[in-house]
Amino acid sequence: MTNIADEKRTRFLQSLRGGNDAEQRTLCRLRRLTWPERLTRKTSCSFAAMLASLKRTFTRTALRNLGFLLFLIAAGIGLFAIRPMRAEIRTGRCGPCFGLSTRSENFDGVTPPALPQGWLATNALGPPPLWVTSNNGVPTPPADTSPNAAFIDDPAVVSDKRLDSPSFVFFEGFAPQLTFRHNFILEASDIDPNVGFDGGVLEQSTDGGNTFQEVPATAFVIGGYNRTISTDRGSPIAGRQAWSGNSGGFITTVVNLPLVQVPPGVILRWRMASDNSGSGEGWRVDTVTVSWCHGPPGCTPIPLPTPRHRPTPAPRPSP
Ligand SMILES: [Ca+2]
Ligand SMILES: [Ca+2]
Repeated sequence: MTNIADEKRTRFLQSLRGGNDAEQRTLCRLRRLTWPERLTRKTSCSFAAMLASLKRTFTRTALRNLGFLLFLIAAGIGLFAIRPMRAEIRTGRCGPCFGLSTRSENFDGVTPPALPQGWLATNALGPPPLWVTSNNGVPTPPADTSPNAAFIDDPAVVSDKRLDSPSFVFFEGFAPQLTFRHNFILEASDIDPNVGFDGGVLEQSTDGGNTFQEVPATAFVIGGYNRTISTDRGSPIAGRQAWSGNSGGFITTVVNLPLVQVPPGVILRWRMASDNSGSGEGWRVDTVTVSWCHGPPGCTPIPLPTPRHRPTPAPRPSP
């Protein structure tokens, strides 16, 4: 006895063929159809023949297994196709319809000791030299991008030596970020790996350089401070987190900057402060890049993930 499912299948196949099996075979063999009809009928015939062949070849269970296998293949292809897109969104700062603007300074377009235009060096305390560009000497290597880097010494007296950048205005932008490479050997405790005596910090100004504030620890994406400056030796940055000790060569620091879209923008300050005794080789800064996202109106920014504080890797003892 034919059950309902078999009956439905039979009707379905017949509807595709345009008749029962015998009628369809006859129709296809005689070929008395006009061209459009023949094309349609032959297509139906071929399709029906294929289905009939499948029906004869496979049982219903086998067809179901074949369908499941095809589903798995399609799902696998889909996963491979989707995963890179999701990875790009996670790692991309700006999203699909935004561009990335950058301003860079590698200090290689000037003759040492001159600083690039717009960069300003001052010593609030202590003797010369000021921040300069340098292409030789310690700490080594002298530059991240050859031949020059910005450089300041680490004297054995109290000093407060500052290097200020030009201002950056992120007009119609978002997610501004600073990346730079630096190499330092600054006097630090040989006993306590958490204590520094002389150190470097990064500060920022949003009022045209009238006042500078500490960059908050939460703003560091990678390469944040690694020591705390001792409070008993007269350092101008006593008690503050700083880069101190030996970086072991050039390391990378990435910092999220405040979003200032109108003048005077943001000015960055690299500040080396030393205490009243002992010295180090100094601090080199190179390959400075400030970048931010911008895009056409109507684009919705993708929120940045909450930055995680990643301190600088444990330094080697100072010589
Ligand atoms: Ca350079
Ligand atoms: Ca010192």
